[in-house]
Amino acid sequence: MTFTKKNFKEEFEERLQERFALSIEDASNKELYETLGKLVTSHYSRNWKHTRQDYLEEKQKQVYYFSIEFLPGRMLKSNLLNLGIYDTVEEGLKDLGISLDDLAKKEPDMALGNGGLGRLASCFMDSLASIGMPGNGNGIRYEYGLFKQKFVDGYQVELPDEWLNSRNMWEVRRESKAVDVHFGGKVYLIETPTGQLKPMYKGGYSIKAIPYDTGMTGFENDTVNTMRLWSAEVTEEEKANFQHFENRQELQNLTSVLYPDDSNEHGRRFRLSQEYFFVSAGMQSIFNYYKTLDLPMTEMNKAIAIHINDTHPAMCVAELMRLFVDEEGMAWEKAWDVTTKVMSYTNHTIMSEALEKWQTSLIKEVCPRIFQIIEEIDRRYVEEWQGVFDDELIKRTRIIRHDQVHMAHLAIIGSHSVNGVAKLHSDLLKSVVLKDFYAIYPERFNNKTNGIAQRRWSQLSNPLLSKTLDKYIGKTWRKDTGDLRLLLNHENNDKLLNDLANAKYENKKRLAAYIKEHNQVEVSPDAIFDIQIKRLHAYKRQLMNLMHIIKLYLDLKENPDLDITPRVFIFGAKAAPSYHFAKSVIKLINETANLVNNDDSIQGKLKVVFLENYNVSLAEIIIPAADVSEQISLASKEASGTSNMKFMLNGAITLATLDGANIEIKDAVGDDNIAIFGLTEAEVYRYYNEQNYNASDIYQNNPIIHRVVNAFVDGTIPNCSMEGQQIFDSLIKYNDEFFVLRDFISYCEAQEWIDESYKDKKKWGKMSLTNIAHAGHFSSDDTVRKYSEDIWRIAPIRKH
Ligand code: GFP
Repeated sequence: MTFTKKNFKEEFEERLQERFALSIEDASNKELYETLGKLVTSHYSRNWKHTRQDYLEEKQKQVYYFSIEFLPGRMLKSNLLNLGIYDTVEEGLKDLGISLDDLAKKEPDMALGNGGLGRLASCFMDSLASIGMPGNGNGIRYEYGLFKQKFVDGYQVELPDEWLNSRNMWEVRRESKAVDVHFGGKVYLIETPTGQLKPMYKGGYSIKAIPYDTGMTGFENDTVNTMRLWSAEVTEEEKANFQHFENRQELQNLTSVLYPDDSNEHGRRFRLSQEYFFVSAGMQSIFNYYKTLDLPMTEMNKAIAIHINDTHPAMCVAELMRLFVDEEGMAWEKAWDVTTKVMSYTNHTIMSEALEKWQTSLIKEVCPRIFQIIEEIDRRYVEEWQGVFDDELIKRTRIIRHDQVHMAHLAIIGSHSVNGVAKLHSDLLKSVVLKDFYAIYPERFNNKTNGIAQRRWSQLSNPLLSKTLDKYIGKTWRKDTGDLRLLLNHENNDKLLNDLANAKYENKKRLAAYIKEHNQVEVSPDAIFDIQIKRLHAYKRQLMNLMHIIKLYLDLKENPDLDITPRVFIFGAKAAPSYHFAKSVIKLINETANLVNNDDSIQGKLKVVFLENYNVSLAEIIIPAADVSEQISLASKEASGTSNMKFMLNGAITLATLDGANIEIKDAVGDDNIAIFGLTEAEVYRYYNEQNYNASDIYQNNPIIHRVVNAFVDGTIPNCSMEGQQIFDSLIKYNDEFFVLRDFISYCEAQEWIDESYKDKKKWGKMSLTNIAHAGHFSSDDTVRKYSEDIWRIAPIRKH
């Protein structure tokens, strides 16, 4: 039955009355949002049930994507789009005097992650369902998501994100599927009469893991997969047991907060406990499901694939071994064979700080049996390769080294596939970071370049662009973004170029209004909107962007008539709470913004805006309005990047180093449609090998750099002498770890090219069109299809 506007309106009013006993005029937007949410879930719940039943009946192989982060953002509009009822609902609401946009804003932005890693996991969830693949998410239901960021006097202040205060419309609590996760205590191995070793637990405690399931709707295909997030609950009875545990408070609140910093020591025990919690709960629930299939344990790999997203869920390897060996009495060798066939692992960074290592004593304390199993895996690993490979190589690749457990090693040794997230990154894994493992397991290594859920980043966030595309190339691109290439047939069509420019202009007006409202800064949509949005990290080099702004400002002060295209520099970024360098950069950008925005002598040619509380919903407003996409990490450091793909899809020109997926973007759009600058990865490594990078020399010998760097300490930027000194020292005293000074001049030249190119509207318009036309390369539908074929070996479900 087709769902008409009339059906919608009737159903909506009926539900509002049923739930709140209200009529539309009397209801608040929150009540209207909840009513709409309920209506939407009722539209997919039948398909959700059927999808699950189909998988079960067909014993269809499924993948379980274990990720400590998910960043779905708001789901109302994406569900409406996927269910094919977006327009009907939007128009129906309009008839009732309600704006869909206003209701959508009532949904809390589900922010259970820090950045690109978590957002990728959510793009994958969307794509798995949209291409009809049996794929599930497994993660943690943090009571507080990533902190809410506020700026007070230019400083970042972190406030709790109480997203669960408003009801989460999409989750279903499944108490019947709860499992117990065991922590602590001592484990003894007892020999059974058959000669088998069985663990005996003494002491310790259990935490109840309650799953909350969220339906992941596929795009117009009736598939609804599941994202399962685990919440920790402690019974009163267990609480009594807890009294003698030092860390009992932590354990009771195990799933309360998303640990927002993956780069420092603080709270590591807490994080480790969280990791074991969601690994064990997820693995047990998969095990329970597998048992219902009535297939031999030794064939689990035919029905189950488990993906380890970054190292946080690496204990999946040991936990599956525990279930096989301890619970099912399987022989170690057979269990190991199945485990490695089930598991696969993605590495997301070469930054050593994010390659987790745990003190052996800590793992022993938190999950002693897992530690024993890891020790045994490690022992057998050494035994297997002794005599085959050189002893030193084996030593370097062991899981346990210098009293630390190397989680990446556990994930690699226990998996059949190891992939990086862009070509360059995967090559670096093979040639540098995981070189030793590549020597041992060359067949395991492969590349899967990241992708984005293009429907969210075009149809949902940029309706104006979408309508323009429909008008000229039809609607097939909405299902298959490869069809964006059809735009290339129109690159000389002035009318189309004009329409694209108008859509961009309107999106810039929308962002300008947001900026006015939130930052009280007036910006003109005629200026170039130059944007950098991502986690604040030294290697991502927001600092270089700031230095260029300072240079422009100083140039303008010297010569107020300087002919530059007016520019608005826009930032969005959160700094991990204990990451002092990153917080200082925020303060400096905010103070520079204050200085620049209030200096009339530069005639508004320059504006700087740092938007508070960057998250998925804000990205949806920012990205469609971008002219320039800043992707300026030091070559080799950004594994892939994904905002680069979102910007390109929205017609921004990428200003980039040859790093991560920027290289593949350049290959797709051609050299003329991207601004490339800076050192190559080979040049960066030459500096490392020859150990001859000297920031102080550059500072002393280049007057432009000298002048800009001095601005951090000579009072040019007010109210931040401490932060300015810290940044100055990071560049000069500590030799500029990420070669900002080395790339700076080349970056400024690329910026000048941008300035010139923007003056030629037609040239710019064509570049923008070319970027949109090639964005189909980076669809997460395709990425996930490749994972499905090459790694997980899963196929689309049969239709019910
Ligand atoms: C990390 C990497 C990025 C990569 C994403 C997803 O993201 O280069 O694109 O993972 O693979 F650094 P962030 O957490 O740094 O944003």
